[in-house]
Amino acid sequence: MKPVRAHPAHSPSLLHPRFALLALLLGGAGFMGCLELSTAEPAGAGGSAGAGGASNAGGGGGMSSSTAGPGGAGGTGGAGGTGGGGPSCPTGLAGPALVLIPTATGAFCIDSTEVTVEHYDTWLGSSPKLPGLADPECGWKSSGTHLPRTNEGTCGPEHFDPKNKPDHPVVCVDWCDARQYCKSVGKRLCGAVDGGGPIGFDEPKTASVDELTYACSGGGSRVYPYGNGADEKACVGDRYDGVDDGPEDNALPVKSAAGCQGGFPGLYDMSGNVWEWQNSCSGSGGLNAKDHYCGARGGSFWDEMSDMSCQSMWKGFTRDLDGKNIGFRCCADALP
Ligand SMILES: [Ca+2]
Ligand SMILES: [Ca+2]
Repeated sequence: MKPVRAHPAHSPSLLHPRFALLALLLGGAGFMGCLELSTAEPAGAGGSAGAGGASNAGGGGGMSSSTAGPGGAGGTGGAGGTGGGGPSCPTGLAGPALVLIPTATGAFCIDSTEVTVEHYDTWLGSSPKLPGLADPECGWKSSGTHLPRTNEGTCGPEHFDPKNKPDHPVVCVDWCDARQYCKSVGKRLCGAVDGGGPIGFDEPKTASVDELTYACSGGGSRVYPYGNGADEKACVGDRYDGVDDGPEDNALPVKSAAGCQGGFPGLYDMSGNVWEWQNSCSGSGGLNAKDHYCGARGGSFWDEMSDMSCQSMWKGFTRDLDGKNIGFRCCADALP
């Protein structure tokens, strides 16, 4: 049995579900405290990430009703096309290259990979602005920092190492860091297929509703980026390396899993490696905004296959939470 690393009370949800169950079985008082905190969810949040920790994130209401029919529509070609008059993606923006995602009514663009340590470090070098105090979502961070927190919870100095690990996804950043990064580079957090804005926290995440599900599932044609059948060797979930790892497990450099391309060509790690922040939160406004829950999508190197589908959503991360298994990528409007 592997030791479970203690974590501070301010990042309760970082207790991995499997370790939470273990803690429950062991009955440790310290762990129970964590579990109580981690079960705190806003009313109506659906209970997908509570003590339930033992069950799977995204298992709550409607997540399992996939829109991806086995014989689903194709329509996965055409990514990245820049010639010939159709929509295209802006070029020259910082961060990962954008992939064009055609939809029924137009198109949007999405980062080809998770934002990396190198991308994020370059951004930090530009002395990015902090949110203003009146910012309804991130005002609580107006006197904070966008530096990854590398000395709390599951995060250590090795999780932000631009010299030696530039191609790793940036982690140990909260929802506001992610939002601010995307905004600064001329992109935005991924949101609604219709218009790119925020999505209701409890709105079922289907391909017709949200950009991350749409892109991951090839427009709703598959359950995983690579197809309908679960393959634990395709993307970086816990079983990718064939071993059920514990606290020592970590993300891999982006695009490490060659089989984890899709649901559109040139798009990587939509399932696994690290969870990705989404513009879907349980509330906003006031200094409490840091305690609202924000969705994270697609599973991580710590997760079971049931957390790795395109519709998987973890609902137990508060807006101010950071961890070594949570990162992000950005979306952008397509050019007409
Ligand atoms: Ca593993
Ligand atoms: Ca991912």
